Order: sequence, then C-alpha cells, then structure tokens
Amino acid sequence: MQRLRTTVARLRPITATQTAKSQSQARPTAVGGALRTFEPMRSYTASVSAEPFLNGTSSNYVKEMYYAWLENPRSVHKSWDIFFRNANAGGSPGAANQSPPPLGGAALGLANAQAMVGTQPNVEKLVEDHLAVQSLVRAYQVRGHHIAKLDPLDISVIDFDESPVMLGLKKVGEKCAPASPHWFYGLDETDLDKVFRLPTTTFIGGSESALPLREIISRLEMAYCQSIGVEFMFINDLEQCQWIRHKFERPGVMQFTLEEKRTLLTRMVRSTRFEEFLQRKWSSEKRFGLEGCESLIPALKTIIDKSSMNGVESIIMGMPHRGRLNVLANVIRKELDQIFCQFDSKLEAADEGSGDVKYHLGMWHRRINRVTDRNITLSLMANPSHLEAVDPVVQGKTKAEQFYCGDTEGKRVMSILLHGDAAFAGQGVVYETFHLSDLPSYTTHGTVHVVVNNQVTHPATPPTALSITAPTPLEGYLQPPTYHPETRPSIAHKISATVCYRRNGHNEMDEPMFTQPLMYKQIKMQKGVLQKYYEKLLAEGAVSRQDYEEEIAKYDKICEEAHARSEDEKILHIKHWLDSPWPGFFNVDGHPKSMTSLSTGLPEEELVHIGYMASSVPVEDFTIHRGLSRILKGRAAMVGQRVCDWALGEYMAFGSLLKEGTHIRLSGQDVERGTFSHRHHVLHDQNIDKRICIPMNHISPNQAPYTVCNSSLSEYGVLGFELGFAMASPNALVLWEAQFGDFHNTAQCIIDQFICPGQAKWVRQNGIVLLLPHGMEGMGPEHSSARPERFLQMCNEDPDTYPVSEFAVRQLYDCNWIIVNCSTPANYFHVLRRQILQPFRKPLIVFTPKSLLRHPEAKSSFDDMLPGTHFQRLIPDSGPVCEKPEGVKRIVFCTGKVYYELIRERNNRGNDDTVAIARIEQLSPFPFDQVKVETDRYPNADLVWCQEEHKNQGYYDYVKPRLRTTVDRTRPVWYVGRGPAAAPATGNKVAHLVELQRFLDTAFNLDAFTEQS
Ligand SMILES: Cc1ncc(C[n+]2csc(CCOP(=O)(O)OP(=O)(O)O)c2C)c(N)n1
Repeated sequence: MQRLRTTVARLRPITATQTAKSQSQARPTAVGGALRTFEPMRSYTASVSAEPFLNGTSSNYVKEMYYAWLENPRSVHKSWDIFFRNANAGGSPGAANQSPPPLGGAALGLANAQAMVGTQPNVEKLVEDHLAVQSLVRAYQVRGHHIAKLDPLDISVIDFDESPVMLGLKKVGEKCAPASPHWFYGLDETDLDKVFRLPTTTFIGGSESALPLREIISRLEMAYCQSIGVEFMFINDLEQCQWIRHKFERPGVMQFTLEEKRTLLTRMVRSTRFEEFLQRKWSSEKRFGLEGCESLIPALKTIIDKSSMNGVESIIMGMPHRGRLNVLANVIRKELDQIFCQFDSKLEAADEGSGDVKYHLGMWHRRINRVTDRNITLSLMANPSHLEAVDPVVQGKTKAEQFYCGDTEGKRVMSILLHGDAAFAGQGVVYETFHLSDLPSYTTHGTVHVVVNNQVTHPATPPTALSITAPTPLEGYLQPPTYHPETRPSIAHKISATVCYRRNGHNEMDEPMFTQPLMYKQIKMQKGVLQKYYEKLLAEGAVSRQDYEEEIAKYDKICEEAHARSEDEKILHIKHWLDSPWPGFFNVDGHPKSMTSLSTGLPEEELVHIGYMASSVPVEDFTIHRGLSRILKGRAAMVGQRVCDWALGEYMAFGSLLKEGTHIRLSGQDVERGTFSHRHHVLHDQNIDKRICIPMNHISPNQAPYTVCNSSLSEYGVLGFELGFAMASPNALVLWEAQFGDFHNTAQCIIDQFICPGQAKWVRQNGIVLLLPHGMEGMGPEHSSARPERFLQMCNEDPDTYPVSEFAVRQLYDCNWIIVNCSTPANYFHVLRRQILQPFRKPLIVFTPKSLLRHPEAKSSFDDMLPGTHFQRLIPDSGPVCEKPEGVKRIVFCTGKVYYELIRERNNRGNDDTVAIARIEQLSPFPFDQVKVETDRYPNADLVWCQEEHKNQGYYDYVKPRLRTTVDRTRPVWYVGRGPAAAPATGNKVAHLVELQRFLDTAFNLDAFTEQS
C-alpha cells in the first residue's frame, strides 16, 4: 500500500507521454528502481479509506494498470486513464477516483471525464471486480491442474479442503453447503456477461485485451482444466512463467490439424497393436507392456518431432522397463525381427558376454525424422533393473556429445528421461541428477522428463491424488516447469507426467486383483485409449472406419512379416543392441587392432617440457598464492633432478595424452586442487576474484582440451554422469576421483550395475578410471579404506587356473576391469597412458595414495618413464636379495603404501639379504607369470602376503588362492597384517601404530610360522 501510494504520489511532476518512454525501458525494475528518482509531491498521510482499493494485492493490479497507462494511456480502461491523469494533476486523495464510463458504451471524452472530478459513484466496485478477475485468472494458473481431468479411471480423490480450487466462479473445497456456493471475491453469475480487461499475466485473450467474464472462465478451463494439467506457478522466474502461460493459454493451442490427428491415430495404432501382437505370440513372457499408457508413444514422438524442428540432431534417452520394447520398436525404430528374436531363448549368442534380459537392452539408431525430413540420432541407454540409475548416465553421455560437437547451449543434442512415478519420487539419484544441471561442466542445458504415472507401484498403491497433482516433491524444490518439447536454455528440466493406468499386473505374469481389486475392476471396464480416440475422430469425421481398419491391418502385417523373419534367425547378436557404437575404434584399415602392448614411455624432452608447464603460470600478470609458488618451484626442482612425485607423474601422463589429441576430463568433489592439496590443476589469481588459469591447457598449440571440474557433493550422480561421458567416445580419458576412497560406496549401484558387468551385459566397453584414495594412516574408520576387497571380489578371473599364454594383453582383454595399486609415480604415469594406448577399453580402478604423495621415497626417476619403459605389473626386489636368491628365507608380497613401511622396517632390522619384498602393482588381472618368476627365483623362501588392511578386508582373500595356484599349491601362503575386524580402521592413532608395528614384527620374524608349517 505504502509503495503504491508513493508511486501514485510520484506521478505528479510528469506527464504520461513524457514518462512513457523512460518508464517502459526501465519497466522490469521500475517499482524499486527508476521511480526512486522522483521527489514525492504528495502527502502519504492520506487516509486509506480515501483510496481503499490501493491496498494489499490490489496495489499490484493498480501498478500494472499504471505501467500500461504510462506506455499508452489508451491501453487502460477510461476510468484508470482518468484516475491516473487526476492523480498526476495533483488531485487530492480520493478525488482522483472517477466513475467509469460504461464498458462497451460510447467513450467519454477526456473533458467530460475530467468534469466528473468530485463525483464518486461505483469505481470501487469496478476496481474490485477487475481485481477479482485477475485473482480468478491466477487461481486457474495456480490450481487449475487440481481439477483437470487427469485420471482416466476417475478414482483419484483430491482433498479440496487441503487445497481449495476454482471451478468457474465457485471456490470448491471450503466447508460450505452445496446449496450456498462460495462466490469468488464478490463476483457472481450476474457478472458473467460483463467485459473485463485482461491482466498482462494471461494470454487467453489472444489479440483481444478484454473479454466477457463467461469467456474468460471458459478459456481458462480450456487451458488448465482439460486432460492436461499444468503446474508451474511455483517457478520464481517470471520470464519462464510467461513462456509457459503463452504456450498453454493462447486460443486454439489445443486444436490439432486434420493431418496431426491422423498422425496421432497412426502412432496410437502402432503403440497399441505392438503390445497386442506380443501378447498374442508370447502370452506367458514378461515384457512389461505399455497397456494402459499407449499414448506415451505418440507423446514421445511428438517431443522428438518438435525437437528435430528446433534443430536437435541427437537425442539420448533413458527409461525403465515399462513400455521399453514399444519405445524401441515405435520410437527408436529398432527392427522388429531383432526384438522378436529376444523372445527366443534357444538362439545362440554370437557375441561374448552374458547378455541381459530384453527389457534392459539399449539401442542406437540414426534415421530420418519423417515430419521434419531431417536426420536424427536416437539412443536408448541400456540399463539395469535399478530404477533411475540410468539418469545420470544419460546426462553424462548427453554432455559428452554436446562437448564433442561444440554444442554449448544444448541446441543440437538433448536428453529425454522417462520415469515411473514412484521411482521418480522416491529415488535419491533423481535429485542428484537434477542437481548437476546448474553446474557448467555438468549441465546439459535442459532435459525433458516424462513421468508415466500408472497410479500403482509394484505392488503397492500410493496415495493417488498426491502422485497425480505432483509427480514429485522435487518439483517445488528444483523448480522444473511442466513439460514442453522445445528446448530452452533457461529451463533445465521440464516434467511431463502422463496419468494413465496399468491394464495388466506389474508384469504379464502378475495378478493385480490380489492387491488392487477396485482399481482393476475399474480398469476392466475401461475402453482402450486407441478405441476412444478412434471413436472421437470418427465422430468428428476426421477418419473413416475403413481408414482405421486399414491402418491396423497394415501394422499387423508389418509385425507378422518381421516375426516370420525372426524365426529364420539362428543367432542372437547382442551387438545389435549397442547404445554407443564407437565406429572406427576397433579396426585399423578394416582389420581388428593388434593386441600388442605398446611402450607408454616418453622422450626426455617431452617430460621436461610438461614438467616445466606444471611448474609455471603460463599467463601474464597472474598472481598465485605464495604457498603455491613454493609447490611450483619444488616441481621445477624435481624436473631439474629428473625425478617426479605422484602429482608430477600424473601431470606427465595427462599432458602427454592431451598433446597426442586425447581429451581428458577429471571430475570429483575436490579434483581441481586435489583432496590433499597436491594437484593444483587450476590456479587462482590472488588479486582478481574468479580469475583462473589451467596450465594443462597450455601444453601444446594443437592439444586436446583438458576439463577438470569440481563436482557437486554427490557420488552416485556424478560417477554415473562420468560413466555416461566415457561411453560417448573411446578417445577420451575420463576420470572420477572420490574425495576419499570410502565414499565410492554411495555410488555402489553404478559400480555394481554398470562398471563391473557393463561389457558382459551389453557388449559395451568403457574406459572410465576411478581414482580412490586409500591407505591406513591412523585417520579413523572412515578416510582409510577404499574397500579393495569389494572390487577384487567382483573380478571375473578364475583364481584356480593359471592362464596359458599372452599374459599381458590377453588377460587385460578378458577381464571385466583392471585394478591397480601403484607404488611409484612412474607406474601411475604408465597405467594412465596405457589406458588410452591399449587397443580396447576397460574400466580402471586405481587405489591412490595419500601420505605417499609427499613421501621422499615415493619418487620416480625420468629413466623409468622414457621410451621403451612400460607399466610394471609387478615390481620385484632389486636389492641385495638378488645377489644370493637361494639364501633368501622369505618373500613378502605386498601392494601399495605398505611397501614403504616394510622397507623402512627391513632397513632398521638389516635383513635385506634374507627377506625379499615384491610389489604386486596390478592386482587384477593377476600377474601370475611374474609372480611365478619371483617364487621360482627364491626356491627356499616361505611365501607371505602382507597387507596393512584387516584380514577380512584388503587383498588377502583375493591374492591367496592365486599365489597358491602360481606355486601349484606346493607352498603355503602366510598372512601378515591386521586381524579381522568389522570397521576398516581403528579410531585411535596409538592403537593404529601399535597394530602396524605388530604386523611389521611378524613380517620379519622368520620363525613366525614355523609352528604352523
Ligand atoms: C532401485 C529399485 N528398487 C526397487 C525395484 C523393484 N521394482 C521394480 S518395478 C517397481 C515399481 C516401480 O513403480 P513406478 O516407478 O511407479 O513404475 P511402474 O512399474 O508402476 O511403471 C519396483 C519397486 C527396482 N527395480 N529398483
């Protein structure tokens, strides 16, 4: 009120035409900003009763009128024109109000109107009525979806008491008797034929600025209360709200052309008849059919058409099981015979791997979009049963495709995610995925979400009304507006919830009447949506019965012919279901790539060049922190001495790969600096806020780009995202680093369902690298263990079989992932380079060090990184033990950091000629051949496995049977390490050190196992 009264007061010194220009330019901030320049000319002490409409929400309306009047005095009703002119002319409070000329009647001249100053007939009622109309419009926009006809079963029970809604002029839901309807803010049926000016917050008028109330209500109901509910008014961004209003409110937007109606019918025929065909042929097979939600297919196809129209060339999709085969058949257009082959379990698989059930498989297809006549690539990502797990993977792949084609605004590549309503609302990874969309290195600039709300969860029935009115509480929190197919950068997520039903049980074998008897009685009475739509079009004369029957016969014939072809098929090709083909990667000049292991070393001058880049600031006038200057000087000194530490070794690997044209993306919560403040890949100017420099992008003029990005505080979402990114291209090194290795377990689903078995299930390789800081350093139960035992347990290698030949490369090719724990920077350097130089892609799990990052011994000479050098799967002892190997009493095998504890202890004890220490750097695939060389070298030594982890954790259970296999079970393998425990580490530093010393004592006590042997 005060603000408006001030506004009105400030009108006096300016004329409408004078002001219109300046105010219209400044309009967005006018209230708070531009008007501040005018001196108040009028007393604020005017009584409220003098201008009673200038209070509360009315002030917004008056402001709106005022701005409209400033722009064009004719654009507002005469009464407002007079009011503002009078106010501007200095009329005293109350005197500015004038009786309006009758709406639609002959307009009064200004002279006449001004002559009315002093008279005050019904202006207050008029203003109130206009305000009521504005509120009515808003009520429909906010709550119209509550009374939209969304539920085809008509069984949802919305509690109007909880959220009153409008129905015409009646407020529904207040505790009033039906006989005494609650009229809306004083408007009643007598106002229905009065004409009201429309506020600028609605587009229902089309080209008209005023409409009779009856028409206003009718158009609002058409926009908001039919079979589409739009929920968007919680969005804070006015521009986005206006965009959505414009899309939904314009007169005629819900009308389709004849051609569009026929296309919809055709698509509905395909969607429906596809499921019917499968049901006829394989009635007892699980397929998670779409019956009850067949309209999903035309909806998706329309989204794709519109996207193609707007320039989108590639769409990456993720979806759960329900309706998946239908989407593959009718949206992606997978050959039907290949789908039908999946129903024949007797077909022999042509490809390696164990395969997956048919409703998890993915697909990639480039085709012409018939509506736009443009090429479009569609990929549906393969996914596990774990609902929503594929969401971040889709986003990562989308981001990668955008990145590689230079699509910085998401105009060429986009994603569509389909969800079940229960999974969408309940699974936390949905939130984690949404949360990535605001971060520059993770945004895909907009995703269309399609929620299939069949009103049941397997097998529970959720509160239906809740899930219909809001697919998820995420909506309000994350502000995604309602679905619309056109991409728009400022809108990150658009959610479309299709409310439908599920005609069968959770799957085709399920009996839904056990748990949802009433709903299923209702469903059995339902006519199918295809039938309903056909009858509607028939009644309109849009199609004939003959057209319809021909359409059905045509599609049925397509299915039958494909089925006949599928019966001739002898072999099942899992490769036909690849969602991310890598053309050209597996072959050179038409032949499969050679399976040799290349040297991963580098010429000295290149090491020196990269080393100096890692030690310098490659831009002018850039002030770095003094502490960082010291670090960079230390790096330069190392280069001078021809050695590198862990961070420099990583720099050498990254820098050289970038120079060779491999894009590198390193992502995780603290990767730019490095959790242990050792990496510093992003330099920050200490004098200019947010000015940064990434020296890795200055290595060489034609290098590939380096992306290093601190992620949101998520593991599940971010690891899934990076996995998806790595899927898009084999020519990129994509690394995800956990802040501490422990935290990978909140992303366990991505590891268990995608990374570990991905190639076996979907014949899809992936070269993602996981960097997991690991080590027992007295930091407590967390921040210690990256749980190597879990990764090792999931290796596909047989511990009891000694592999026959071609160890190095063949083993790598056959394994499901590579697991290393490098003890030297040089070996880390080599394994990163090998990841790209090897002729295939495998996930790489690296247990990375913490204290070793600064350990004076944990440095490598450039000699270990020169041409001809390569990754060492096992590092043998090269000390005095080599001189008299037969005198060696014990060989201690170990991996990772404990090696440094062992050599320190051995030096202290001086028994470096009796105990050999060998480091197994590559745990999986296990270097049987090289271990054998060591066990053969020391024939009189007993075999010990030493680890710093607890006995039931770490590597022991994995290594022991393999060591036994290596020596053909002729020698026992003794354990040295911490005893079994529930927690990964003690919380007490002293206890930690006591435990350490205890097992080191055992490691060098040559009598420790004599009694047991
Ligand atoms: C993460 C996860 N938890 C549980 C399940 C078991 N499950 C399979 S389908 C289903 C119901 C999903 O309901 P909704 O998301 O509404 O999809 P609908 O099956 O109704 O289409 C459940 C709980 C699963 N697949 N994934």
